[in-house]
Amino acid sequence: MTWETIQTQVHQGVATLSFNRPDSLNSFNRQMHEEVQQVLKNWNTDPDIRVIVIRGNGRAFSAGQDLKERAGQLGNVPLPPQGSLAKYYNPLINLIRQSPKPVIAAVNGVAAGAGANIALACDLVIAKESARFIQAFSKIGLIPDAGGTWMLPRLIGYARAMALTFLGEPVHAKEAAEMGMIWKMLPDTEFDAYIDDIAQRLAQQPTYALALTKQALQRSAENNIDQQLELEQNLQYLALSSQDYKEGVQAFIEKRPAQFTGC
Ligand code: T3D
Repeated sequence: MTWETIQTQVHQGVATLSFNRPDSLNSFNRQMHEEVQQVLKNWNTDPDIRVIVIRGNGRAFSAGQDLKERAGQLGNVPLPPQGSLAKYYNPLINLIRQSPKPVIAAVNGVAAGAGANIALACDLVIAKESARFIQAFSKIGLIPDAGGTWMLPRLIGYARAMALTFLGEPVHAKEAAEMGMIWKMLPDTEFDAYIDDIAQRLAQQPTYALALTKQALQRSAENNIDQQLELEQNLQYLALSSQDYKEGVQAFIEKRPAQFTGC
């Protein structure tokens, strides 16, 4: 399949989606939204895919909404159910958060506006040292979207979320890692090798158990302890019933590496 605005690659269970509009810093026009959604929908249900990596070509991860596409539409604002959040950004965040695979944001460069929040919606966010995260919305009179108002206070606390969204100042990858906004910052020269390595390692993990873990951690944001204990009990029942659990225990007894199949 050939795409106009993205590139895709699948290798040994690792599926990589690269935004490919480098001249506009991989900003999202309608075509890119449609292509990204189509690919993620397919990958989410493909049992051969064990890990998804999202990254950008060129010097950016993504600069969010394509503002040049919007420039001709100013004043012509669709009602919320027909707008770009309902049609594109919200479904995209759900495709990432509800994906039964681990989703890695490989933040290779600047991530601004919705581009930053798409990265933060991923399960593991790993950034190049030279990357920056910018809640650029206030600079153009918008509020943060693509889940930013939900993720940011939970990741970095209310005070930092307020300041970053009000001021729209760049946060460098090192600072983002220090404040817990992302998991890891890597020197630019080590970034690609590390992403390949971590994606391959995750592709060997018990994918189904990881999907259940993802559900449990996500639900913990709303649950009280009793609800969470009950959820763990139910999800663990599913994990205990999996092939990978049987293989994991058998491999432990036989003192050999487990060969997980993801089911
Ligand atoms: O309408 C809706 O659907 C609502 C949803 C909104 C979601 C959003 O994401 S709103 C936020 C949109 N994004 C921004 O406001 C970020 C705009 N970009 C920037 O602030 C800067 O470009 C960066 C800080 C990201 C990077 O700065 P810098 O100096 O490294 O690069 P640059 O020179 O500004 O940009 C390089 C090129 O990319 C340039 O093109 P040119 O002039 O060389 O032809 C620039 O116009 C283009 N570009 C950068 N961002 C966008 C873009 N083109 C279209 N849309 C962009 N968002």
